[in-house]
Amino acid sequence: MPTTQLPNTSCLRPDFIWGVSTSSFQIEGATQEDGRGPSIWDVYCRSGEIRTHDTGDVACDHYHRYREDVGLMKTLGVQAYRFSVAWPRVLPLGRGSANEAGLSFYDRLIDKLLTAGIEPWLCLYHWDLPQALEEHGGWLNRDSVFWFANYASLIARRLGDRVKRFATFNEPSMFSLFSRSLGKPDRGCEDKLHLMIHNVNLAHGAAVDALRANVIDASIGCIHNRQPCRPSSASEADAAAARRLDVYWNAAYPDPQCRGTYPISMRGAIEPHMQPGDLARICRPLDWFGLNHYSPVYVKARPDSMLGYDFGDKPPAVPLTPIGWPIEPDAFRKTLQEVHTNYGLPIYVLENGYGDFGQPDQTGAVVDPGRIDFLRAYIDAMNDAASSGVDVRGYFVWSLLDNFEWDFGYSNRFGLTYVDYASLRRTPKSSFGWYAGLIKATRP
Ligand code: GBH
Repeated sequence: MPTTQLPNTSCLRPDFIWGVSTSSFQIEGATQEDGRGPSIWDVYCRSGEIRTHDTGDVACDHYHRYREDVGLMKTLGVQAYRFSVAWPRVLPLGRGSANEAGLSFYDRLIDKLLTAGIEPWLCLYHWDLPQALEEHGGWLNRDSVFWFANYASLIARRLGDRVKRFATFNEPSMFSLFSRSLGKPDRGCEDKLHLMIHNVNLAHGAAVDALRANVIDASIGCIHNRQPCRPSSASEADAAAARRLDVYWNAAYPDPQCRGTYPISMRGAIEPHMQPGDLARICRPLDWFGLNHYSPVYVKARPDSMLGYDFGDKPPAVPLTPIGWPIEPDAFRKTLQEVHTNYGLPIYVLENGYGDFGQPDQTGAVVDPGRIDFLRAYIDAMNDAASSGVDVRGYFVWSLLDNFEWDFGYSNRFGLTYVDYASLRRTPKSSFGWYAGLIKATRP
């Protein structure tokens, strides 16, 4: 198949939104500039846990190069850009007095986007909790609900005249299942996991109220990582582990937020943390469901670990991306269908993408046919879902730029744009031109 071929988009709405996504810690750098406080990720990066000992200190230097990055988006032709605000940049201690220099960075970014005709989609929390709050228990302290609501209210009052699209959290199930604050992920930390889930759900509800109270015409959602959890063998033990993980990965947040109930199998464990009125505080009206999807997850039983699971082998027949994630577009189609059936909200796909280690060739070009094939197949699958009645209204590629890939440091690359971390030079990859062509073709 020629790499220039476009996916079928005939069933997508005429006002379908094409976008790109990033997050603060992964691209901004400038972690010690203009009064930013430390985040938990600055601390993790210094603990020796990150595979390559990378830090977010410079990252893509987006803090200083945002003008150039908005220029890239303009060349791409995207209608929307999803980014996150670094909580410790605007509230260095997480609460208390605001940092004007940090807020004015987001002013400049937002103004630049609006001038370029790109709609800002602002996510309040993409994992960079202020370290000062972690020292007060972080998400394990029920006061985190108030800390987060106050932060949301500051952002709403300060930026809500120009930003209308808000997400409360990025992938709450990921940052709770993999949280370092739980300690060793064994059976002993399950009670803490349930407490964290409940506090984060309450914080979501409180932030929705704060945004509605301060922003005229706000359009609000939460972004969930939904990926089917499948057993990695035919054994009953592995099947049971996959069913158990599926509840925590895919339902622990959207069920209470969108339907006002916790999944049955976890109610008993949430009960000790529940106060009267909590479910009504969590379940606030939402405008859309933010979906991040990459691949199914293959699971095996491991009785001594938290929730009794571990990651298992992937089926040998399944093709993998260069970083080893399964390529299964039909799982994306089914996931869209399930989200539509279960929650009935309009869906925006706010992350989907392909990780590799791609480097420039001798001519300096970054040629990435694998990424183009991946995006084409996944967009085709999304179009199939739309043809069967799924209300999907937008698709955002992860990511605009290669960036700091959490535990993998800078080794894994997800960008439509290559970043040379020595010179910080940006080079659009062939997938960048392909995505620009797709947007142009659907929006003549
Ligand atoms: C997203 O999370 C994050 O929101 C974003 O910050 C990040 O940069 C992006 O993904 C890319 O990593 O090993 O085959 O079992 C994604 C959460 C959880 C998705 C683990 C892939 C494992 C796939 N990820 N999952 S596999």
